[in-house]
Amino acid sequence: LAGSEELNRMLDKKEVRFAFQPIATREGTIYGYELLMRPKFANMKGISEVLNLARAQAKLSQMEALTWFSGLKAVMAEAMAGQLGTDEKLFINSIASVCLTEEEQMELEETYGELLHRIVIEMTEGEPVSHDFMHRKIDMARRWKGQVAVDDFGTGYNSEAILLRMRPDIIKVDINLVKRINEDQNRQIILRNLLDFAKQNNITVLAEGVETPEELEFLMKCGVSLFQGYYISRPQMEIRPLDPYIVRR
Ligand code: G
Ligand code: G
Ligand code: MN
Ligand code: NA
Repeated sequence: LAGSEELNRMLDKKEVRFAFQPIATREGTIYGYELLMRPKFANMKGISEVLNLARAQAKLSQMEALTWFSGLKAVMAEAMAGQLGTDEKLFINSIASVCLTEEEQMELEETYGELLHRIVIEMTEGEPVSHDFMHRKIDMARRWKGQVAVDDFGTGYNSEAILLRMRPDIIKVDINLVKRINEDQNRQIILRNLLDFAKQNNITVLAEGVETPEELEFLMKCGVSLFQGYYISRPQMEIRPLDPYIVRR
């Protein structure tokens, strides 16, 4: 299979980097960062292709371990450099169909301790879900006093069922619903219903893929709490403060 040598090398030598994409509050402060894996090899395509290859080769568990062990190491490097704020959250993309082993979980607990309170585990509803693994992962997040987020919300074939089952702390509304929301009445209706549901159930709504000031303004007016996207900040190779321009009241 094309790329499988690179995949093995990447998994064995942990040859990845992470980009950090800030998530902003309504006040324009940083709520946290999403960690986005980037393959180090120029000849490896994007992370999505790497994940597809890993899926085809039944190596998703190793990908999951790579995410956690290399991702938090990258976070610690930023923390040591004084770049990470003391209560900023760390959003980790986690594969719902696999779970870390007990040993891996313990190793993370011993290495990172209280940092794990700040973890937000993202699971996309697009991924074929093993409910057993998903619930084990949710239990892990709860034990760590972390949070659970449903990623890419609105793209799956059964969004409502996932919401009811996962009981997430945060809903990350997919870019497809956010795109030009300020101009599209149907998207607005769906968002308002979702915000209503979220409010009733104590769930925080985060809008992904915010690309324009018009979208941000509209989302704020509707009552969305958290914002992520190119207009707020592109993913960065290191953690840095937000430009103050997004602060608007
Ligand atoms: O950053 P980019 O657009 O390349 O991300 C593409 C996809 O890869 C996104 O759906 C994102 O959730 C996923 N992704 C990014 N980093 C990781 C990671 O560390 N682990 C997993 N499982 N998925 C990731
Ligand atoms: O599936 P997930 O939501 O984890 O995917 C995250 C991916 O979306 C990242 O690779 C990131 O580069 C990309 N992304 C982040 N903000 C924006 C945005 O405003 N517009 C677009 N088109 N992509 C974005
Ligand atoms: Mn994500
Ligand atoms: Na997403």
